[in-house]
Amino acid sequence: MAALPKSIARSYQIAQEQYASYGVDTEAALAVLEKISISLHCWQGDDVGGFENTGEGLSGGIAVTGNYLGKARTPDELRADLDMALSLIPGRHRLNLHAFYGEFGGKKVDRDAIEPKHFSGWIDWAKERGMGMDFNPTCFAHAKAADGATLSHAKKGIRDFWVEHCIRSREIGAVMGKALGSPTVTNIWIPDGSKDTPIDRMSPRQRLANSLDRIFAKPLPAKHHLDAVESKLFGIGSESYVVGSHEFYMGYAIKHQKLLCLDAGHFHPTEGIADKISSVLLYVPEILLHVSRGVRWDSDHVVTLDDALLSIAAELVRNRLLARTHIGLDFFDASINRIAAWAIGTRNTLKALLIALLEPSSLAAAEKEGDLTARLALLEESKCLPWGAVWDAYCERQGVPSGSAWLEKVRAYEKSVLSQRI
Ligand code: RNT
Ligand code: ZN
Repeated sequence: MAALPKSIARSYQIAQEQYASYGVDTEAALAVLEKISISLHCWQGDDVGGFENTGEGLSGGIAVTGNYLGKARTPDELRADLDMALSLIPGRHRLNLHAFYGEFGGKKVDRDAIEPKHFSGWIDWAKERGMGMDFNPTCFAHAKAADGATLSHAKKGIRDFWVEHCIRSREIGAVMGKALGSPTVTNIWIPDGSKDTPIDRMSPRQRLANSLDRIFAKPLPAKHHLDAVESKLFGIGSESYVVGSHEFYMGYAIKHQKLLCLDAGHFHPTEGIADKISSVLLYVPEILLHVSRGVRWDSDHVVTLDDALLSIAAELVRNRLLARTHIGLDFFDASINRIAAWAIGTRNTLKALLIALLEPSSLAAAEKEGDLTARLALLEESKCLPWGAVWDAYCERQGVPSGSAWLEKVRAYEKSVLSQRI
């Protein structure tokens, strides 16, 4: 382990003592944090563009705004940018890939024809880095999704197309999981919905349930592959009705013991996902999180260290649910440096987990004893504890920049690499 810079070592020592006086072992907290892998979403690097080069724009009620320089245009550029981002984030993490990021060698390979070989470049890249991978069928940005329906489409031919895409996606996910020695979570999200009031809300949901049954018909070994389903409240153009609502997928996931994906931006604006975790994990085996930040109508702002994020992390730690939770990120911002967006959102997610891991056990003890005064007093006082000093020490130990030093590295990369992409 490299020696810590003097001021960081000094601050850490003081922090360690202060935490110890609250009965908190900072080293034990860091040992847990080190083992947590966050799944970095590839799509932050190129504005959810993918590499099919069909000229099809983004669709499905999700949108990226901004025109910051240096968007990745090829798999190699995206991998280089991910390497850069990963060098700024302490710990070992995962890559979350969407199906339309396959490497198709300039050929048109439609979504119902994707194969594991189109993803071997990504698998090799992850393997070299000792990383796991997660996967997603891409049920948007395609002519067959243009009228706002995929797996729930009224036309059987369209449903069949997307069912085939999802079946292949699962199989590709299983190949990834096997190759990398860690189960791949393949998450299904579809944009299906309606801009205005539908008369028939039920038939599309019956069709979606039926399509999912077909997709999941073949069992895949859990040691290589896990299925997740993701709900949403509304999207741009599906304001009045979303087929795959929370109730729909919660029911489906419970009935079929699938993973439920909770996206932090997919609920009513004042509704957080933190409070849902301890309920749904009574009924589904595991969950997938899409750590994101909703702002008014947008569900995908870069994650900040806000109360919503702190509460999610606290729930996972307090209830010992980390082992049953797959933590993925889901945001996209093209108005700032894209690598900085990854660094900010991922570092914040880890910071929130660290803060939760450093929580004094006296809080829970006070609650157990019915001392609600002490519970509130300690909860508020613990917010002043010097977690930042522990974080800086952790970053330095892991060989990544502490404080805001990472920003200089991003600026240098922007100058030498990103600004050349014209
Ligand atoms: C969309 C969902 C979904 C997507 C990605 C690209 O609202 O959150 O997870 O963001 O699949
Ligand atoms: Zn999501």
